Amino acid sequence: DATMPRVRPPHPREKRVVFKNIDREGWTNDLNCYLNDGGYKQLEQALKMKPEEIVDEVKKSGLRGRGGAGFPCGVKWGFIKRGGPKPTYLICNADESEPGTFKDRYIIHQDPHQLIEGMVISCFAVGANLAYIYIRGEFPEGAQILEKALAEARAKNFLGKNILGSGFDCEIYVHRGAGAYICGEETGLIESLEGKRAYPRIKPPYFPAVLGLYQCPTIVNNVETLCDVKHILAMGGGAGYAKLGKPNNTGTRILCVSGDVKKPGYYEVEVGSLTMGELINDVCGGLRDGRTLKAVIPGGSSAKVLKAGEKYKLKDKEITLEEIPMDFDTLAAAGSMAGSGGVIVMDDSRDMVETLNNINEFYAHESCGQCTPCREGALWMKKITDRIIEGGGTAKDPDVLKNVADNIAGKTICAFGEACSWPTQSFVLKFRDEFTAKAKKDIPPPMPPEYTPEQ
Ligand code: L3W
Ligand code: SF4
Repeated sequence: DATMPRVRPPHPREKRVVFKNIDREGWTNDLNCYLNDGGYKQLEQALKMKPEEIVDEVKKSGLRGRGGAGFPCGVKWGFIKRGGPKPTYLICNADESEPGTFKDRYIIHQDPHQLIEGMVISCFAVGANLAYIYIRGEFPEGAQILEKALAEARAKNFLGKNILGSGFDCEIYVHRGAGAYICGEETGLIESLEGKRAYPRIKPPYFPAVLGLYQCPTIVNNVETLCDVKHILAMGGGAGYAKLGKPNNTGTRILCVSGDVKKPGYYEVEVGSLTMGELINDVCGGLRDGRTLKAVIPGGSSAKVLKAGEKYKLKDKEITLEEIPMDFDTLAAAGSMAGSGGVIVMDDSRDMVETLNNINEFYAHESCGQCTPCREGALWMKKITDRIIEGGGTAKDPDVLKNVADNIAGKTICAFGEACSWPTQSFVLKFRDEFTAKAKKDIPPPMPPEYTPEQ
């Protein structure tokens, strides 16, 4: 239960910044607790600065979006045209739905004021007087907690008119999501917020920073990213935050580790300070006894799978899966991505056809249906892995699977096309033998149950 703080001291390899108060002894999510801990001090500090100075600090910090794409936050904020005739909006994307990702909900449940403070500072920086928290429909308790926290913040004038006498007005509304993964795609989210079906919009040419909510300039940032803004002000962008992590991969990241490790959970670490092997073996207690590592999906189910025993070519050397540092650039160079931080660990007991089938089921169900390659292809991929498992598969199936996936990626309106084809492409590429062996078993297709009138 994400609402109930458990006492869990950080692992020595962790560097808790955003998660400082998560599972902390005596910590509650009410305002007094937050204020006693120095809460809203960075908002006071921000309101004394020029908005452009805050954007500059965020640029210097090197902060990259924590939602999945890793796009530089300060650069995104820099796209906002100030002083135009239209209002600017800020949206917090709290539609956390990527399989293997479970960090934002803990911030919302246990430390909602950290998010609110980060959002008001961000609104001030980009010139927005109105912001929305678009929270996943399946997080009803999170929505209630946020409503309570917003009321507390309003009562103390951390929100509302003339915040702390600064002349700056800001309001935040909670909007509950519509129960679909695609509502987390930023333009699908915007459509949903406008009261429509969450059909993603074509981009480029117009990104939300130019034409977003109600065709107005809009910044969409992930929960963790907006919390980071508060800490950037506290420690200084270039002087403090950028010193954490590595160049171009700065700060901390919350990694959500699931699968075949002894201690799955969330761990906040400096970006790139741990290798995959150190994360699995030191921080997460290693694999289950007697098991060996088979594969890892490093950034949520949309990221390509990486296989143990393979060598990964970097610029100047070749390294093993266990030696890959957990940063944006190295994971991308290794052929996958840091994505949303969901690290899914698989040991040698895992059947890769079953695993891909599970992933395919998710994407076949979640495609919004707007583009033919994605709508049809996601379902075909699921049907093919189904028949390999249940019967009726053929030796050609690995190639057919690859062919279908290749005809989705890059041919759709939104990144869901890549998200659903990358697992299939990478699983078939790296574990082809398993797919071929299973498909060749010559199991006849299951017969439909015989119809009897009594049924
Ligand atoms: C203005 C330009 N803005 C890019 C902005 C853009 C967006 C951000 C990144 O996410 C990832 C995928 C999975 N002018 C701009 C510009 N922007 N160029 O920068 O944009 P982009 O297009 O690189 O990616 P994206 O479509 O926003 C796709 C991940 O998201 N994903 C799932 C994530 C799930 C969660 C979760 O459950 N918490 O985050 C699924 O695909 O990693 O790489 O703001 O507007 N020229
Ligand atoms: Fe919808 Fe898929 Fe097209 Fe994205 S790629 S718009 S999810 S059909």
